Amino acid sequence: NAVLVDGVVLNGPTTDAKAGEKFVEEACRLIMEEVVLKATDVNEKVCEWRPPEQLKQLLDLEMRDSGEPPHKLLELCRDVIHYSVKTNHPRFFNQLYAGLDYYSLVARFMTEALNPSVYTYEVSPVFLLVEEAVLKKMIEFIGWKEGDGIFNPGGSVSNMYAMNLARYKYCPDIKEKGLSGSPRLILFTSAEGAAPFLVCATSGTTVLGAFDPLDEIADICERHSLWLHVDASWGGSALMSRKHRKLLHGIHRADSVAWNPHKMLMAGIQCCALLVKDKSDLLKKCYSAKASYLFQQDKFYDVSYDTGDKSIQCSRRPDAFKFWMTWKALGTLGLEERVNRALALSRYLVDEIKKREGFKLLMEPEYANICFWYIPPSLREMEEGPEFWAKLNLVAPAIKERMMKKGSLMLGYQPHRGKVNFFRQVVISPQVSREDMDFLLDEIDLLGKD
Ligand code: ABU
Repeated sequence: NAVLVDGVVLNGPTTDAKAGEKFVEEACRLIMEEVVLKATDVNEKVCEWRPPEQLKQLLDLEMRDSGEPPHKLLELCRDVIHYSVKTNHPRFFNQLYAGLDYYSLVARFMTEALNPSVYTYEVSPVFLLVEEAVLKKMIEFIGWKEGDGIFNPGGSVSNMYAMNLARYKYCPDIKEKGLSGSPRLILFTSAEGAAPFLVCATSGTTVLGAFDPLDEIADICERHSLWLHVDASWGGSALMSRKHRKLLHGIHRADSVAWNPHKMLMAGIQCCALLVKDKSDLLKKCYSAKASYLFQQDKFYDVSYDTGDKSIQCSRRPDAFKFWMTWKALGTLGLEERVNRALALSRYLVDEIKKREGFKLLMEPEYANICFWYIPPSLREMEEGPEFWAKLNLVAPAIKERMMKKGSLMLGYQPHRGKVNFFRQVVISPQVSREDMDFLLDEIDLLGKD
């Protein structure tokens, strides 16, 4: 008895479940072979570089009226993997994240498969409790007795949250009165009659990996009743290490902290927490929009677990789960060892750079950012004047082009604060060894020959 509405048969599902299940199985096998095994193999390329116009020709990007058959989709998946950068590869040093953590990868598979949205307990009971447990533990490592927090998409978003919180604390009626009804605010002290409310310090800057003196900054903030936010998106992971946590000495005095476990702790993009010392529901007061279709107050369970109302987002991914899985698998000591090893490898690289002709450190690193110039043979005898620096500025981009076209290595370069283009090498992954550090220097030397 076919039920037809508007010419559409409504009996039974239209999805071919058997074909779908087979596709998932084959795609999982492909991911296992081409990503988990091959992309981490040091003998494979880090990237298969193609310029955009050429890549458009190589990939079938067109979306057509009719769907493609499974074998065609699997070919497309293979192409996507082939031409994507292998951030899991031991010679990917390009960003502040790298490597493959097997446990967070499984967590990512699970969350993609379960497809939860972490706004209400009714939709995400487990993931909300996991988030609560992870935040509690991170708060403990900061050195607060209690606090609050929320995972969100990116360190910059965490910083924005903190700024809004500090403003809300300073102007609790800002949601009603708006900006025009509030005093003119300023982030740093000012003699202009504006109201200073926030100091943002950094633990682990993006390029140099530098750490602000938190204790001294906290003294000033305390004296002037200023909110102290610490952007520890990159450097926060040093808190896991008894040896290196001194880099963040004084962080317990902060009002809020941004910390991204997807960086040094390899929880997978993205896994970013904003942690807040205040326990008086400031996050909720500041961000709650009380959407009546999600956050009904007359639900049959404890609605304080509907923590999505503390978030500026609506749909939200269960990012804490990835970190939780890794933490469960490695334990606190395993995470500590990961940080210690990355920083020991960084130390090794620094020592090698100092020994090698043609390599010049920009500065002694505080963390895992090793910033250096490669000076090709033709410049080695030249005096370090304007012409030398102008020529040196061209070296890192030229070497970067060569390494990407060869696919042997990826690391970043940039000019910074008046310094001409230099390389920034970031050491993170436990898949990386001393041999990879040696390879990096040999390869730059090889590619950088005039
Ligand atoms: N949050 C900025 C990270 C960019 C980088 O990986 O260099």
